[in-house]
Amino acid sequence: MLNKEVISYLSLGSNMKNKIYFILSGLKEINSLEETEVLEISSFYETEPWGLKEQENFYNIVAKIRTKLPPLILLKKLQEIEKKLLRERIIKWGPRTLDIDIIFYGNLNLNLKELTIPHKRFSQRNFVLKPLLELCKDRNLNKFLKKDCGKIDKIIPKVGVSSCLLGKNTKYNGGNNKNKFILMIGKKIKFIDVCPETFGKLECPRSPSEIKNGKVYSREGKDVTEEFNLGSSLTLNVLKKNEINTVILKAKSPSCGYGLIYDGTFSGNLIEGNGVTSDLLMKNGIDIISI
Ligand code: PH2
Ligand code: MG
Ligand code: MG
Repeated sequence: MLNKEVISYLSLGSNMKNKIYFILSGLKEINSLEETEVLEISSFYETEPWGLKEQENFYNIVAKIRTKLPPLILLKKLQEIEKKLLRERIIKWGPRTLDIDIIFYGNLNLNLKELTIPHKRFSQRNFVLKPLLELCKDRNLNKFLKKDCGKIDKIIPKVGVSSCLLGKNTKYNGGNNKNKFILMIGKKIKFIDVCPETFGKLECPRSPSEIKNGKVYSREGKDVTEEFNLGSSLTLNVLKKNEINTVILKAKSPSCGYGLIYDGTFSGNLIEGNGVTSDLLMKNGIDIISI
């Protein structure tokens, strides 16, 4: 049975390791859920821990989504995403890589032991209210804002991104991989775009390339390993210069692929592996989100 589409607001928080990486990865996973799309996100905020004080500052945002998933299914899917992103439930209100809470689900009021909607404590928490107010102006939420509720600073994270995902024509065929989700995210973070193929002085358009036995070849068999290596080290330089430790890279490419790449036979088969640039960035401690 098809469910009705509903607008829901989610609060995302992280206060461990690479917080931006965990929040962006969470958004990517939410956007990939069936019948679900992230429509808009708030600004990012650095917030003092609420509840248990002796822990790192959080990064918090709110996401506005549309979904046809019923509330309990949505909850289960969000918990699976938290788990995939290394969340361990040890201490109540303690440090976490990623917490995703359902704040509103349409106009639904729900009171079950596993799920309360609206979220039980959202109106006590400026770290939810501040970002929520950016996206949700029609619910008279201003009245809940506390005067002194700890530090909440808007921040603009810097993140690397494959140029083609922003719509720049750097693809082998002269086109791009413009991505609506990435452009939406880009309204709230500062993207530094990188294209290893462009940095490596490869032409555009050009013949496609794939990795075989640790080297990169064009479809006609030309060895372009040096160009790909140059592109990867220049990409690393740009990211280091900008003090960036998170990148969003185009999936499956011989430079930017992460986890899965083409097998070198130009027949569309995918195998486990990383592109040349992803491999270098990963070895340098940069966290990669593959889109
Ligand atoms: N989440 C908590 C407990 N305390 N404090 C801040 N600043 N941000 C959070 O997301 C947060 C918290 C429990 O989910
Ligand atoms: Mg929470
Ligand atoms: Mg939670």
